[in-house]
Amino acid sequence: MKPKKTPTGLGRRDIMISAGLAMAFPGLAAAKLTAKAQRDREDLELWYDKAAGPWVEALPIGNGHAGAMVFGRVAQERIQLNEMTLSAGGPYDPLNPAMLDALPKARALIDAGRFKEASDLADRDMIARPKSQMPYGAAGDLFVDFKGLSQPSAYRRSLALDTAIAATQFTCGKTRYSREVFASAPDQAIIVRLTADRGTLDFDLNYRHPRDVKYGETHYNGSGESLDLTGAAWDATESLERPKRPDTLSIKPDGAAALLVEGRNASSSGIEGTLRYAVRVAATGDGKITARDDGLEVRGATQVTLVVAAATSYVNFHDVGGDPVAAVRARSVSALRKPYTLLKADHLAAHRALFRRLSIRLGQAADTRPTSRRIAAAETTPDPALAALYVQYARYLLISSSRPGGQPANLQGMWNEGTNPPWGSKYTININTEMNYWPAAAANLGECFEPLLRMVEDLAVTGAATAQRGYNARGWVAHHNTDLWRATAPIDGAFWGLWPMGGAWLCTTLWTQYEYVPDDAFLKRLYPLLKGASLFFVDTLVEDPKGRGLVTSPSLSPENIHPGGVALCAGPAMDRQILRDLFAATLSAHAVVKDPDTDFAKVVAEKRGRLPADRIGAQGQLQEWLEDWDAQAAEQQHRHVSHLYGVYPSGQINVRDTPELIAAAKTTLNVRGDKSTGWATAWRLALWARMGEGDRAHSILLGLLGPSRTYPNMFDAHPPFQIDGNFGGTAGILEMIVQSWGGEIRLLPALPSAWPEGSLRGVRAQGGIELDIDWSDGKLKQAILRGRPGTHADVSYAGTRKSVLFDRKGLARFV
Ligand code: FUC
Repeated sequence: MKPKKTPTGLGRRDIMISAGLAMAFPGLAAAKLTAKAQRDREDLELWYDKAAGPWVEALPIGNGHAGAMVFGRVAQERIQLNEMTLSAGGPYDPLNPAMLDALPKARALIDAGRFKEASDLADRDMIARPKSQMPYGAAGDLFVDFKGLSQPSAYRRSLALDTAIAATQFTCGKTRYSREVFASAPDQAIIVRLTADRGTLDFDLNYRHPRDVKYGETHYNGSGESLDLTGAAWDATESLERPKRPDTLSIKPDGAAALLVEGRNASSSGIEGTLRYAVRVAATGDGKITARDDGLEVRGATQVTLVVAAATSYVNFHDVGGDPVAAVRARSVSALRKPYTLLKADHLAAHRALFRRLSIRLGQAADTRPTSRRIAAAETTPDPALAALYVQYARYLLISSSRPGGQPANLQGMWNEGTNPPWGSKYTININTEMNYWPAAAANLGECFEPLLRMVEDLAVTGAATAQRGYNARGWVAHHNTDLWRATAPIDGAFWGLWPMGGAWLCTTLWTQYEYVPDDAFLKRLYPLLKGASLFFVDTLVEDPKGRGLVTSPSLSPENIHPGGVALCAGPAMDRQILRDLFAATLSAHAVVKDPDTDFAKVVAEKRGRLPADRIGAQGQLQEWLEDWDAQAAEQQHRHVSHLYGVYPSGQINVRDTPELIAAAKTTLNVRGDKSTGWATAWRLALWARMGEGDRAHSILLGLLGPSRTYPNMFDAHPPFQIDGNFGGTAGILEMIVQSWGGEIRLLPALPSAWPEGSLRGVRAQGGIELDIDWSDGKLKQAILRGRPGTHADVSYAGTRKSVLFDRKGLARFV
């Protein structure tokens, strides 16, 4: 019998051998694989020969609800914790009471071309009070201080993406020490396993409360190597900052071998912190374990398991009445009933159920350098496997930060060091949150949309109040940002905030998942959201005074200043494009769910027909605004490319149906340039890939993978850290290999010359289809598709288009 292959391309025996060896001699496993297995091996590990100094060298784990950054330091392990509902503030409604009165005045000023006055008025009377939303926080650090550990040899620290385990191994004296840390979704806890193969483990465990952190470039030198922040990181120790411990924090023993931390969240911008949180650390093992006043003491052990549970009193955006202490006790007590082997087995099964659906190989994976060095050399040394690793890392990050029942991935996924994160680590919905979900459908992670769907269900509630009180409109609206409390009013200032399209874009993002996996239950939840989002625009679109159709006003093209000196305007291209998609999705869904409200469908179709078309300007560019202002805009290389939404992620402007607009989009992108912030570089990559320009996309990708856009732990650098680039970059890489739009699946539509060999298995396409493709010498070798028996799919490759039929087993072949 032929041995079964797993989706990673490894036979089960290979995996068993490799796992066994890896346990005994980390680092040796790869060397012992057969040459063929080695060649076919997927690159699924981040690894380092040094402990983490700065935070961006530490390795992330997460179970969609709590997570940690693991530093792998020898003398003092640092495990920095996050809980996704631990944000500042409490339920609040920041709508500016003057908004509704100001609305017609702002519109009239915009119509009259008095943009600056409109913007000033909006700043005063339309922007929320407070004008900032509530920042996400951190859940503190665990410090594990080991007695007598120094001068390690054979040090290795890794994050294995297929097991979702952060491991550290080293030798001190004659003892081999090993640590495994993972965030278990089934047990809702972070599990830390510490072993010593001889000798003993003696340590004290303490908790440091959340605090402000200094962010920015000073944090990291961009070279791909450790900053000399803490000296030799392996014996770095950080202070507990005891003197500054807040009065609201309590740390005490909770039974003989557990520590219970209870705290309050922070207040922010005048909104009182009303959340309580709890962290419980329980230990079990073979030494003497004692819970002291504010820490755990372990002596003479050879193996110890720590179960770390974290929770807050957050129930939902208007209820903070949960009991975090009861939650952490229940979780840690139930986890401790299981032996470590079972905790680990259950974790592996839950993780692999999602992770193993897709495999990707780009060239050979035999690179043995530490990941940080590969990143440092990414722009100069060919390393196609690094791009494949980037894809699998993003899938790992999404599985870890966006699981059903939890919060959606925020600006930093869920990993955040301090109480003052960049941009509040909220949900910026004028690009960043949507980008987080760009790869999810194609990368076969549909379940990860569930938290986003639930957030949009909340926004449809809070956004209905904003629509009604701020615009006297039906339906619901969200502007450019939201937070844990689902605030929907325009924030920060008119320049950023007065953009009513955030909710609509989230809806079209969710619609993508339905297009990929047409599931009735999903659509049943999505349709009311689409309908409400559309209704808002049915009520608020206004006539363009120059007779060009219906426009949004006031609005803006995200964060870009037009020649009027401000961002505020009417009917920017992106709004029209998003509305075309929103209305089309709403009409399709209306038909599928058989909504009897035919008047609604009629009015949506009529309004859709009156949205001004995309325009080509005097420079041959795709116009960002209704007026031909692009050449006079102050920032020609602006990071946002909002008006190219129509190209990607939407497919309304495309190489097949609208070649003139594609040519204009290219002109625009050439002006914008290839290098930008992390996420903006990723968007450029996805755009060139969508337009079939593989080599251009690849050269942009190298810039994204290099050390100025990727930290040593492979987190995307805006800078500072923002996770959207990891996800957008991954969506772009997948677009280079398979595309699915306009009723067609395109194979190798933008394959760069740098990737002549490879395979992608388990990628998804629209219409519930999954496919595996292999290529070599830059040519398609094989494509196997899985779909609904008896149905067809249109597939094209290198100019040939074929309709393939799924047989009785649901299989079809293209070649
Ligand atoms: C948008 C972008 C910024 C940043 C922030 C979180 O405002 O313009 O570059 O990504 O979101």
